[in-house]
Amino acid sequence: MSGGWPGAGFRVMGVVNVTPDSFSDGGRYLDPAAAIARGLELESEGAAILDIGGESTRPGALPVPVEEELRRVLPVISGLVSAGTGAQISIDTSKLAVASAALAAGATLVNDVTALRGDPSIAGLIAASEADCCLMHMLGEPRTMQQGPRYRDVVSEVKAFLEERLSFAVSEGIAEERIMLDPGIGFGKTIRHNLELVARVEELVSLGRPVVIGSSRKSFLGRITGRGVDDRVPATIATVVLAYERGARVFRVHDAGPVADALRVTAATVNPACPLPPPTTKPTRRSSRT
Ligand code: HH2
Repeated sequence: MSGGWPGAGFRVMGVVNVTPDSFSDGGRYLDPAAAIARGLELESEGAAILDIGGESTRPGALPVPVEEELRRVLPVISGLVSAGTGAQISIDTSKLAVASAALAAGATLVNDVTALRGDPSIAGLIAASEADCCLMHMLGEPRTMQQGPRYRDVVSEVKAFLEERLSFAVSEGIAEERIMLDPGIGFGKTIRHNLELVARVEELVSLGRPVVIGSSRKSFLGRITGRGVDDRVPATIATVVLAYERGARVFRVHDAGPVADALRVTAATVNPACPLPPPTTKPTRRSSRT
């Protein structure tokens, strides 16, 4: 099942970081074979999109040279294509050369955390390739973004930013229906800012494009629960369920299986028109209550 079932109206975007230093899975998938296997595993758990990244954007992260980023991500994208993945492949980059090579290798979505500000010519590439894109809000840049972020009203400022970036993308020839918007949870935001963005996500949904939420395992969840990075799945699910209920539809996560389960039940509950999957023919070990 790919990210739900037809009509459920959400997509799970599984994260594969081919980096030594990502905050959650850094170093685990530097070997291309391990990254490809992880992508296929996320897909089997319910990810409809696989987001492949070769540069960490965690607070304080240093930039990676283009050759190194290409060396990390290209074998993984090619390997996933050769393995016949049914998931959409997304490249998490802000660099034109990396986006271009990734699209040529089989990616069809560019996830740019700078929302086309890092390298504005990436917009023309996305338009010409008829690829999808995700535009994300970030205050400042990764090296400094968590140094005292301030907003008058975080939701309205993020909304105005995304609206402006959406107009820019469309003016560069990217079809509006190919664009997703992301408030950038954790990118130049305090705990309170992150919580407010989830609580008021419907204000971003009103821009008319699918809203992506990338809260997975992030440090604000650790600060609230006291849990380490590998023990933040329940906390992640709380944000995902609340954001879905308020209209977000794409969820960038490290734990596709549990998140997809939570979304299936949430979608079926809040949207009675959501088609339920056919009854299973597999006998369960113990009969369960319905
Ligand atoms: N978060 C991260 C990276 N890319 N892209 C989008 N659209 N939204 C996000 O919230 C987002 C993103 C950071 O998470 P991760 O990739 O797990 O860590 P790192 O940047 O350390 O590699």
